[in-house]
Amino acid sequence: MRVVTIIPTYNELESLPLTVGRLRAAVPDSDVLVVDDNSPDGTGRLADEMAAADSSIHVLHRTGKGGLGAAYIAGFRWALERGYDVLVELDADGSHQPEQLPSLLAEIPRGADLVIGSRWVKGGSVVNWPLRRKLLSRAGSLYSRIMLGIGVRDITAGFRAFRRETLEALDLSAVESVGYGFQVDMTFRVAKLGKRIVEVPITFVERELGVSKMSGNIVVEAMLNVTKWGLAARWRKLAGRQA
Ligand SMILES: Nc1nc2c(ncn2[C@@H]2O[C@H](COP(=O)(O)OP(=O)(O)O)[C@@H](O)[C@H]2O)c(=O)[nH]1
Ligand SMILES: [Mg+2]
Repeated sequence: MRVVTIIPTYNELESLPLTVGRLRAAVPDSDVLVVDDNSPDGTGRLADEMAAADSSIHVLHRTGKGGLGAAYIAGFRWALERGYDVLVELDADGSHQPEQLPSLLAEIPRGADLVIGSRWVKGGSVVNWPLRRKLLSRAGSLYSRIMLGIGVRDITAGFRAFRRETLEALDLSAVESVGYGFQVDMTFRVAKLGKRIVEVPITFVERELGVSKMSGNIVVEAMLNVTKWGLAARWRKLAGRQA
C-alpha cells in the first residue's frame, strides 16, 4: 500500500516543520506532498528545503491562494498520476495529529473507501474550542446529515484517507473548492457512489501557531450549498418516481 499524505499550506511557516516531523516519525512509510499556494511567509521555500533533505517529501507550488479544495484537487491529481494507493488529507497546523493516522489507515484494508477522522463519533473530541464553536460544528454536521440524507457525523472534517479508486471514480473538476464546502461536497459525492465511508474517532487540537484561514462566510456558504444540494437530490428523486 503506497501512501501519500497531502498537506495544504498557506502561511504555515512555524507549524509545517513540526507537523511533517511528527508525520515522518509516526508513519515513516507515508510520502508527503506539501501543496503551497505561494505563501507570503515563505512556507513554500521551507518546504523545498525539507524536500531537498528527505526524498520522501515533495512540494507542489501553486501561483496564489486558491482555496483549500483547489489545493487538494491539485494534490490528488499529482498523487494519482504517480500511482499512490491511498491519499491522505492532513492540515499543517497540528489540528490533525499524525500519531492518529495509523488508526485511519487501518480501515483501508478492512474495506473502507473513505476514512474520516471524526470529532463527533464516540471517542472523538476537540481540544481548545469554546462551546459555541463545538455546537456550530455539530449543528452544521447534523443539518448536512439530514439535508443530504447521509449518515456521516463529522462531514466537514479534514483528516481523511481515500482509497485511490474512490478519487478515480469522482469528477474532481466538478467539486466545490471553497473551505468546508469542499469536504462536504467530497463526502456527498463519495456517498452517492455507494462507497463505504468509515468514521474513526480522533482528538482534534485547535492550532497554537499561525492563524486560521477559514471565516464565518465560508461556513455560511457551505451550509447554503448543503441546502441547495439536498433540495436538488430530493427533487431528482421525486421526479424519478413520477417518471
Ligand atoms: N494551499 C492552500 N492551503 C490552504 C488554503 N487555505 C487554507 N489552507 C490550509 O488548509 C489547512 C486548514 O486551514 P485552517 O486555516 O487551519 O482552517 P481551520 O482549521 O478550519 O481553521 C491549513 O494547513 C492551511 O494552511 C489555501 O487557500 N491554499
Ligand atoms: Mg486549522
